[in-house]
Amino acid sequence: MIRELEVFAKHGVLPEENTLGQKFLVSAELYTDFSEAAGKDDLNLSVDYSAVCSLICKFMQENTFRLIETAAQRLAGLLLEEFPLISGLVIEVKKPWAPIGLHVQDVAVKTERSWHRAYIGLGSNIGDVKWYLDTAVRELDKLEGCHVEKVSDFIVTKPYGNVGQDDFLNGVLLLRTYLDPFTLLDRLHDIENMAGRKRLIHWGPRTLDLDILLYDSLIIDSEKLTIPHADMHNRSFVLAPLTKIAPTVRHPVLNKTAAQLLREL
Ligand code: PH2
Ligand code: MG
Ligand code: MG
Repeated sequence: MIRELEVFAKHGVLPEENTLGQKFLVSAELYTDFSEAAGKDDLNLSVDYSAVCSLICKFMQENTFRLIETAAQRLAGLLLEEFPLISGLVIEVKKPWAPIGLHVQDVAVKTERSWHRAYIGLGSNIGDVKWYLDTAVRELDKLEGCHVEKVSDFIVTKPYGNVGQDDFLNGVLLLRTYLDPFTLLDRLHDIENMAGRKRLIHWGPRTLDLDILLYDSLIIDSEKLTIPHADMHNRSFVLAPLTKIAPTVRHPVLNKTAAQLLREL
């Protein structure tokens, strides 16, 4: 826990806030398993709060954002990337002198970010299918807050559902990410659009399908997004590659592992 680190910086919507600057108070609640560090009394096995404070100061002073929301969210991402031992955190950014012409103790925003594991299904059946899947893997790994940790072999599969189209190339990958599921979905759509609709071909159906299969053990049933993927348990082209990279990962609704679901299909 870092409480109210004082930094003079220039974030704000008003022009004078960007030139004169003002005081900011930054707090950080850091989640890390320090049992081994504590046992061995070794700082190298824990998160150095002095290094975290220095990076917070540097980040707050080297950037100028309009919103403290932006400052807090970007800072949270930076700390997760720079300190691998932090599994999650809550960042609060306060303005005790907010120039609003009224007396207020302070104004503040708080944001939570942590690392999650998402399994993504990849599919393509138009054009250079292997190139599309390879490119998708590379693009996913380049996304802010995303690291591709495992990729299955790609397999040729018969079309499922709407037959009478070409065979697919399918695969599954494990993504470590601090993006929330809805933001992640938007980024997947960006990559699909980039691959299928603008950069490569201007006609025809899409060349790349990226589906969120699982996101931790989260269950979401909304209009825009269903997690786990609603039909994954019926699809061998999903379960076979998933079982190759994560046989014991569990479907949180059916409460069965990937290997179990594949066996039962
Ligand atoms: N995707 C579909 C429908 N059918 N069949 C195979 N073999 N592979 C797919 O990726 C696939 C499908 C809709 O996303
Ligand atoms: Mg699909
Ligand atoms: Mg899809």
